[in-house]
Amino acid sequence: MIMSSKSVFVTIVGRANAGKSSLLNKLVGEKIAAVSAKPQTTRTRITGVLTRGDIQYVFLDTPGVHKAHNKLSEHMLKAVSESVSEGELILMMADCTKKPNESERKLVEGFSKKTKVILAINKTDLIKDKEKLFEVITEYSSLYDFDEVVPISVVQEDGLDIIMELFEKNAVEGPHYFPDDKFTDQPEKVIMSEMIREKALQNLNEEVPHGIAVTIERLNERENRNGETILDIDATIFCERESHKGILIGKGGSMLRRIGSQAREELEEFFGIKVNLQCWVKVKEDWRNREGLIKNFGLD
Ligand SMILES: Nc1nc2c(ncn2[C@@H]2O[C@H](COP(=O)(O)OP(=O)(O)OP(=O)(O)O)[C@@H](O)[C@H]2O)c(=O)[nH]1
Ligand SMILES: [Mg+2]
Repeated sequence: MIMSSKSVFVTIVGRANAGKSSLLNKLVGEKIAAVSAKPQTTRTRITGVLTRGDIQYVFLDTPGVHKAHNKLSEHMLKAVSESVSEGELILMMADCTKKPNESERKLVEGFSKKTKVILAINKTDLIKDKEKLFEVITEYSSLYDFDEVVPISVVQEDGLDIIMELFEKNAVEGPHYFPDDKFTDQPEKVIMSEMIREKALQNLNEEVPHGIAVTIERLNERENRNGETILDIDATIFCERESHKGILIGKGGSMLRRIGSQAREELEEFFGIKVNLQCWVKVKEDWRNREGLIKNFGLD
């Protein structure tokens, strides 16, 4: 008997903060993308993989569309437009508490007529008045002729079965592009640095967290005296200004400790190993406008 094998690639796009990375994590069932309440959390394209039965779903999470305000922004937006032009099936995510904006208008202009586009209107848990939801659906429908429009709530896992069914319908015969037990193509070091950056985003305000980049300098596995395996991780957190460095470190080092311990907990859970995390802070003046540094941080 020949087993059938199918796959489907879904490119997830939309405004910043719509919940794209939250959806990716939920569908894959693993926390692979950083999530925060601040816009422009995602900086590069992140691949998430889910293999269910004979179907492999490959989800491509992208940075949220916004008005570019530095060179890093330009790279992020380029990642989106490239993903859109390559994508066969697009899931555009909107936030039902917001009206369509200029960046979203531009985004839909880039859709090719031969690409299927599903619109998921997220955060329905925040809307009590269903009339309002209907208004938002109408506004988005006048923006583009979507193939399907599905109201969802990622946090309440509402409507996710509906979009999964739509993805399934678009799966085509072909090989699985990733091993069936793999759920991301992100290297371990990138997952680690993103976990640390996410905690910085969640704990800091205004410009400081947006100007942060994290690199992993050293990884070392060892056994401690009690025979436990420990993973030593040395990370450098870069920020853009001397004043940001002070805020990032906090009074007596309190902020850096908080970020470090939250990141450590998550790292231990994800990698299933005891972690000893050491974070250092360095300044790279205005790095988001410097091509060489953007490249060094793997963000080009
Ligand atoms: N109330 C509510 N909040 C949600 C829902 N889905 C996501 N969020 C929240 O929305 C915020 C943004 O989520 P992300 O997943 O980081 O959004 P994103 O679209 O990836 O954002 P960018 O990477 O900046 O483009 C987070 O605070 C999430 O917890 C939802 O269904 N309901
Ligand atoms: Mg994101």
